[in-house]
Amino acid sequence: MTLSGPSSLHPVDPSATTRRRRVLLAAPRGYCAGVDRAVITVEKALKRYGAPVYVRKQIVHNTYVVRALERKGAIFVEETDEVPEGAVVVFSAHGVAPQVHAQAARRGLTAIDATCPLVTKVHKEARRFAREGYDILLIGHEGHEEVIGTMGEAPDRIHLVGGPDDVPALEVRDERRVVWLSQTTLSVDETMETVDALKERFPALLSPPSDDICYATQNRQTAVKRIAAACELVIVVGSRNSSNSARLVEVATQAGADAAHLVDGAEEIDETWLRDVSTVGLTSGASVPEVLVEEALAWLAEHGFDDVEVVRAAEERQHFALPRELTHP
Ligand code: 0CG
Ligand code: SF4
Repeated sequence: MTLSGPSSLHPVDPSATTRRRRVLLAAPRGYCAGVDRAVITVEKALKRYGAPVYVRKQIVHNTYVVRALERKGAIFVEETDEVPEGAVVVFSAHGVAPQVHAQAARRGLTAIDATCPLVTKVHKEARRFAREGYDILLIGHEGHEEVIGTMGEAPDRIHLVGGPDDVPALEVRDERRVVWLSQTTLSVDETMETVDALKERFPALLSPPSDDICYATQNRQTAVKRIAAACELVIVVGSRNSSNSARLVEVATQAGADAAHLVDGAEEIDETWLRDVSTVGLTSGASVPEVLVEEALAWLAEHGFDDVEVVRAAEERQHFALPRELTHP
């Protein structure tokens, strides 16, 4: 396999000189700072307290990561009442409602909170606006753990808005005191459509003080947009329940890819997808370890796509300190 910058594109199939078989590899892709921190949190908790360490919900939405941590001694549960009294529990990167902290305290659990600081920021915004008497219009996907956690901060003040279709039915206490917030991993473009519909309905609508859709979600979408139009096929590595990964598939097709598929790993790539394809785009969601992308690249190389061009849309230097519980004696 050859890995090259933009200047060294060349045909790799000598029998068809006009036909390139290349891979455009989006950057940034894969792990964001919040996922990195959450995975390390579980690993460090295992070292510090010994196995088993319980984790409420998937620490991040990736099957490979969850299996790997299980092998190291993590036990994944759905709720804190499944955790033996007095044991150690880690809360996932997607955040939890305050009630979950209270339940854990009641059971005498040692709770380590791996909520991404950028999700915590949205929780704080929700608490503040609720305190100030606002109705909060939270744009997000029903049932997603992050949305459940954020709504738990002010259940009687937060209204979930799935998209523009939900806007007409919204009822608020005072149309002059409404603010919108959002899940961190949405499609930027779709969210703006929903915001436009909300603004039309509530002209006094306040916007969040800063972006709720996080830097990693935005950068991965910008990068996949950059490659999509040149690709007949875009492969996104990510698990089905990963919101940000699923959004990359949608963004890729909206930005001009002929087809886009979400795969958990190379074993799910279907050879028939490559028919009449000369340029494959490849990227991965924020919860996806790079090894899975490397395996996808190896699979593509075996199938004749061994000329890889990295297309970078942004540099990322974000880093988050580990949860306090792990850094203090
Ligand atoms: O994209 P979502 O919110 O579903 O989460 P995932 O675990 O895939 O990645 C970012 C985090 C946390
Ligand atoms: Fe945090 Fe964004 Fe990563 Fe979610 S996707 S863990 S909000 S950095």
